[in-house]
Amino acid sequence: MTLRRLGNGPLITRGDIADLPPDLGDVSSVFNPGAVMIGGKTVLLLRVQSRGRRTFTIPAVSSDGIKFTVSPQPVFFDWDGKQPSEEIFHIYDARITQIAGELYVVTAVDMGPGCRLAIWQAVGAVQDSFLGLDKLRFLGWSGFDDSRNGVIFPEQVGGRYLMLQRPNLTKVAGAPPTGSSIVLSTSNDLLHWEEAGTVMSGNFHYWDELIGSGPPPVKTRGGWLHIYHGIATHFQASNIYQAGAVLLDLNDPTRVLARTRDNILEPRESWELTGQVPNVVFPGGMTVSDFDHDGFAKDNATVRVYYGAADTAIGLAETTVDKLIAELTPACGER
Ligand code: BMA
Repeated sequence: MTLRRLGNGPLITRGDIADLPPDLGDVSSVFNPGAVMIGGKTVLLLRVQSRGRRTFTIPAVSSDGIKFTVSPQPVFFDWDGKQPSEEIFHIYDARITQIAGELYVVTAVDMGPGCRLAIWQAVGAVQDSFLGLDKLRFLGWSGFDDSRNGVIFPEQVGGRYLMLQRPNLTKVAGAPPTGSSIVLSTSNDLLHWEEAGTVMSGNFHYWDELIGSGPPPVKTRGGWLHIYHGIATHFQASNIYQAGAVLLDLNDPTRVLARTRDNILEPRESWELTGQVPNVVFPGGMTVSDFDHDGFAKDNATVRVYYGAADTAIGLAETTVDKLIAELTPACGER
């Protein structure tokens, strides 16, 4: 397996989150981070859960991508006068994308009628401590009434912004709706999104029955390299969340060029196997060390994947672009 865990345990645990009375004290968990690396600085947006099971998003910054300083203040979500009338329960699982010097974030928003995807823009400057990600201004919704795992591409294709998302169309007993297909949406302005087609679907009976995007895709010479999570649901005791990778056509990302047949990361360490939700690795952040001048990731660039472990802690695994692509099997229809 190409993805190797760094260190001997989780990268970030609840002990790294400072108390912030009265909302946060001795928090329960920190997981599912979004990540971005700009000018050698890596910023994560951490999903933090209080003992009241309320959700906060907290920035963390690092100069080496490994040792993080966690902000004492949660991200401030500015609805910019567009707050929905429904009650909001949780804003979570941030994914971060840089496009032409601006930083955008997609989060899930749990509301009474379902979960919607919100698109936000960093308000602060990229020179600020947390790259300006500590205050996010609401731009709009993703176009589906119930959807999760939204990721925006780092550049426009054919003059349009692109986003992958996973509409929640599958009902599972005792759980919120989920889904087995990732779709592509496009937009002129990042505010209004239209569906452009299905990109990929789950494989029933195998590791990736239900699927959802992980971190935003990265441009490589061979195509858009994208890590996603797959859920095996056919085990009686619990679902297993794993990670896989896919390569999408550069000009038409609804075309899958290759996909990992097996997972590339699965829960194996004790802190991935046990926790708030057992058997979960959930990738949300990916950084790539080197890009060519024309924006393609270098073949030998280091890829770091930041992932939630058992909805309790954060792990870090590493590989290189070429090794990851070597794990992909050319697309040849269903297995
Ligand atoms: C998914 C999402 C994630 C979570 C995962 C495992 O459906 O809700 O936020 O990490 O389940 O519980």
